[in-house]
Amino acid sequence: MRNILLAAAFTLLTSVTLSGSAYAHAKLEAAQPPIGGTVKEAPTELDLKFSEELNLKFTGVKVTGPDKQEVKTDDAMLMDGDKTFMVSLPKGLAAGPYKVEWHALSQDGHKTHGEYKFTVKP
Ligand SMILES: [Cu+2]
Repeated sequence: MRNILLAAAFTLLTSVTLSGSAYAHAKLEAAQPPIGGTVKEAPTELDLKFSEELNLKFTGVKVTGPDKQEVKTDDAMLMDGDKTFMVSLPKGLAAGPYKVEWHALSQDGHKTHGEYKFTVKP
């Protein structure tokens, strides 16, 4: 009986710890242009909305255009209580699919990364 209680307590503790740390990581919740979305006008900035506050120094994106060339981004900054990462894009981006590879460091010191696509289709 005692062992069963201990096992149950341990399981509970483990699940609480795991969900707690998962919650604290910076997860990408939304973006502008939208994740997997299509926009009619060439965007001049990229907004990535995360679940946690970010450390600007260790957060960034690599944007690849339809020609497979890297798109130059600039003016990286945080907004919205440091949860939204923003960069400016060059004017007049060509139509086609874009890939955004992001990496983030949340204030709790955990690194996360991922990628998504959006399409410019006038
Ligand atoms: Cu974390």
